[in-house]
Amino acid sequence: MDPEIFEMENADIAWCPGCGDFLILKALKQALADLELGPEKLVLVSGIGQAGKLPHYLKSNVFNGLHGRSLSPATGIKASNPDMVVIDVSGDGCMYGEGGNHFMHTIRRNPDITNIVLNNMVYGLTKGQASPTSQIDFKTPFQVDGVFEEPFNPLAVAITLGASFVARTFAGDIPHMVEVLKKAIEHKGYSLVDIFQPCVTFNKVNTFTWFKENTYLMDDTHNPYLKIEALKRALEGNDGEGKFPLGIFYIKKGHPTFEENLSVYKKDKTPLFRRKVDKNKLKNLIDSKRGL
Ligand SMILES: Cc1ncc(C[n+]2csc(CCOP(=O)(O)OP(=O)(O)O)c2C)c(N)n1
Ligand code: SF4
Repeated sequence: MDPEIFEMENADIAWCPGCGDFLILKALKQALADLELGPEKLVLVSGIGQAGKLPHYLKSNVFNGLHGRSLSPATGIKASNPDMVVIDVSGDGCMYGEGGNHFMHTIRRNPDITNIVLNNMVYGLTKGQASPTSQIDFKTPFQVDGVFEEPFNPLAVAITLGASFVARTFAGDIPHMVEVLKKAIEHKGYSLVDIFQPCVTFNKVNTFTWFKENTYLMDDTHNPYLKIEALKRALEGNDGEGKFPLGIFYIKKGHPTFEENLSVYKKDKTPLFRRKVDKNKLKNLIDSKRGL
């Protein structure tokens, strides 16, 4: 399939020239085209932020939710229509800050959705405050003495909570992004793909060059099926020592998804929205709860 199928004609793109988000958009379109997943098979869900705008620039079905709360509609959309491919796109502030609670509990539920987080280590849309992944000593007009809080480690948290697929890639490496995104989308269960994304306007520290110099690609010596090994890799780089690994950290096999666990799908796989409502049954149910 040609990635041009996702092209939004006349889209008024509000990102700054040179933003890493353009490359991520390109890689996502390529990954979807390679997997032959046309616009009609997809739902892209996002919150608020520069990252949250990405679905607006890709021709498909879109739900734009509240800041940090996109995983709830994404889970609901997948549960009511398990035949659709559901992809959530968020920023590091949106997902790990405002949406931190949703992030944790969605991992525990394991819906079959792909959670892509555009991690620029800053709040881009609101003009440069520190985010949960900002590094220690990162100075902003708001954190004038520099950040002193421990950076949030999304991969370590996801692995610890039993996320069934955990990966990290970098906006400056399109082939790697495409490869990782394809595997994440194909994976059955919750997949986290954290993508290092340079914000050329508000983060002058974690630039394209900085990410290149401070990351490395994991090779075949890393076995993604071993949880403790995955956790060790996820801890690298975060404490300011060593480089951040890129690649697939962790895969958990045979973990039932949220949808599979729902009793409505145990006998009948028909998506909920295609089923006829039995009004009598519904009325009896409501009546039975009256006066409780
Ligand atoms: C509940 C709530 N809190 C705060 C805001 C203001 N707000 C909008 S976008 C944003 C930060 C976005 O940062 P991030 O998610 O990292 O995305 P980026 O813009 O960097 O891609 C904030 C704090 C909001 N819209 N809603
Ligand atoms: S402010 Fe940063 S994240 Fe937002 S569009 Fe510009 S470069 Fe990209």
